[in-house]
Amino acid sequence: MKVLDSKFVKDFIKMADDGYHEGWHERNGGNLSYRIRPEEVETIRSRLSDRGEWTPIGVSVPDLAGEFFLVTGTGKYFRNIIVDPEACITIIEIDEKGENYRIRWGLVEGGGPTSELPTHLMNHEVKKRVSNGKHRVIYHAHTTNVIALTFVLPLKDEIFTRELWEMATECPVVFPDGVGVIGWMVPGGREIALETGKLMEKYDAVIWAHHGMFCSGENFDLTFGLMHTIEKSAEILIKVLSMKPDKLQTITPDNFRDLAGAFHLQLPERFLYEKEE
Ligand code: 2HA
Ligand code: ZN
Repeated sequence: MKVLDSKFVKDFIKMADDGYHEGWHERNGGNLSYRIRPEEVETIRSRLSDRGEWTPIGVSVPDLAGEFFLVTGTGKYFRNIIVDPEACITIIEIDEKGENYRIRWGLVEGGGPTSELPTHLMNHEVKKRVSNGKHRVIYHAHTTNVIALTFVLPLKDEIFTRELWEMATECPVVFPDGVGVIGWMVPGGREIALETGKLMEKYDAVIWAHHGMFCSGENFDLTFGLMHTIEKSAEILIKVLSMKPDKLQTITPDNFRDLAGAFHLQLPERFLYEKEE
């Protein structure tokens, strides 16, 4: 089968285009990766090249040895993915040690996989383990409202989670484990990959202060939906804070406990703290 005719490739391209239209991918901002199923690799194997050079990933991901990923290219614009996917995205293979990758398809005008490849692969390795192999999508976007909040809220998981949960009743249902937050770090390398990977042990969403967000999920819809829900909640919070610094009423800790009962959720008590007046 032609690579571009595969459903997972079409779904990847659609998701990238949806993110662009949300305004989360100015210039070459953001990146997306998908851990390809073995049976999907087989349907396109005859179209893969084996001329690519093995290149160090920068982090060690032994649990991803031999896996194939569809990823966005470094410096490529999300805006152009739907127009010229073969120039903007690539299929890479991980070697048997989980130390190197090589290009098997795409990037026909040259280039390499996303500059955030270390964080993507670190997150994939953690999520593959903690989800029993279910999670396959890692998405990084420059979500405007979440970024804005990282200038005014303390950079604490508990505070971001609670403030975002309060903005829409669906939030604790969509991300019951909460969100992680890391302070500003240099992007694109090993250090930020390790920090993000640690938080991905317990969260499906991690905020990078003054930069953006990473989300993980089982498929494209769930991962995009998570990013979208968190960003919308951040937008509501900014509208509320812009009108008035204090709320007249809100969803209370007991309301969250009732919601947890009705929806059979485990909402960690550390997010349901009493606030000082
Ligand atoms: O330019 O978003 O974090 C791609 C990025 C780097
Ligand atoms: Zn970024």
